[in-house]
Amino acid sequence: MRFPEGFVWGAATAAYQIEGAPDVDGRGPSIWDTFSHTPGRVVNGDTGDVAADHYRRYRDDVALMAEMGLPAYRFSVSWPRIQPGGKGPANQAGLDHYARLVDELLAKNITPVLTLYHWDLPQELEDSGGWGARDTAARFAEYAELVGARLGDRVPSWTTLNEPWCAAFLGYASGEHAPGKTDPALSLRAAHHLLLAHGLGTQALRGVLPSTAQLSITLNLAAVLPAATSPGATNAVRRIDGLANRLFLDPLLAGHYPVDVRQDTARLTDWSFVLPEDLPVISTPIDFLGINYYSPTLVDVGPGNDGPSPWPACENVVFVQPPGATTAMGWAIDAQGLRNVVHRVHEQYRPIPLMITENGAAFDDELGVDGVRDDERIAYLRDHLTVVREAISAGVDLRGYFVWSLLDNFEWAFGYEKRFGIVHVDYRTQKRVWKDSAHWYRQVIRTNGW
Ligand code: IFM
Repeated sequence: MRFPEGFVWGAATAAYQIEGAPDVDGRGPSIWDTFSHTPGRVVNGDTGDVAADHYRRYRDDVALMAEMGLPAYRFSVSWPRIQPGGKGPANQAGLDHYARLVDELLAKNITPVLTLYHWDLPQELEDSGGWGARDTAARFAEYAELVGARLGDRVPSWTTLNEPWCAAFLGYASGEHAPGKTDPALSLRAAHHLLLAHGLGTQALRGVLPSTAQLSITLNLAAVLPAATSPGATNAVRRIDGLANRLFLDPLLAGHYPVDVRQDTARLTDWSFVLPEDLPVISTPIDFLGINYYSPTLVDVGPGNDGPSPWPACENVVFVQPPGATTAMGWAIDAQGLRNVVHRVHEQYRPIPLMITENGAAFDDELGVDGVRDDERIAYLRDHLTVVREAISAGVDLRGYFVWSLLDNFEWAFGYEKRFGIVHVDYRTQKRVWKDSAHWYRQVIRTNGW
């Protein structure tokens, strides 16, 4: 298995999941500080206060990346480090930190791939309405401009948002993520304002970045499949596909919202938060689309539960556990879902280069005297990379792949219980130990395949 010359190999992380140091260098509180410190929100009461202590240990972590031969590193900037309250002038100490990180990466020939928003909204902005407020999109554009102006000469690839579906629907509909709201109508507003933030942010970045800069957004696209051959199951697929995929892909790549999703959710909202001028902004051209993929989604018609759900107006949809092996998250392992997702975007939307910005798996790793035997993770990565290679052969313009994650980290509502890293982190000592998958990945990078 050999990948094309120039295929980008990388690993990904996110600020709140690894950095720790919540009150260092003038950082303000984010919604994830508030949420994780609220009893009952995160397994074991875990918080990101220390995490993998990467804010302090970034030099060692970059050295580890270099040892692994990583050509690219995808990380996120913590908005409340740059604007502690989400608005106003930049906090220079926060910008300095990311400038040092970027310099360290470049010194080791590792290309920085920077995400501006991986869910850590400054708490003050949430207090003024969060993503439910249109103004938050304008604030995001200002923040993007500040970071772009400072790091644009050194960072070639930029991503506005990571997984706006999660930010909108886990954050404002099911309440599983910060800020923990359970208001389906508000979640649809939030989705729109996140997309608007992406569009305004892209325009702001274009104004300050060199013309060679590559701009993108990352979506967690779902491979939605019917659990039965019935009209009800077909309709369930349409509804979930609408909210998971088309609600984002259509405005971004085709300049309109899906009519059926607007109709399905009409009893919750009249969508008057969408102004006529918004869609041209949201569909501002980007240079590549980031796709995060983990597991397929199987649905059928049936009595869903009445509790908070991340799927507005989908009470008659049930989620069915696909047969076969799962990861420690309980997520079915099926690389064919990745094939489904990349081909769908390639075939149904305007031609756009794609990048797999996250793919990986949590398993119940055990640290032994000689490291971590994680054959299941290696098999997972190999199967998904095989699909990537086959998609490229079939003509899909797929430019790179980032493993999630470089390090074990704070897995949101699951705290430190779930380990996605290819490098093990002992949270008591902060010692990093390469899992077998890290050794394997180094070899894959070296030989551009296996
Ligand atoms: O850890 C997350 C990441 O922050 C966003 N994508 C999915 C990962 C695994 O759940």
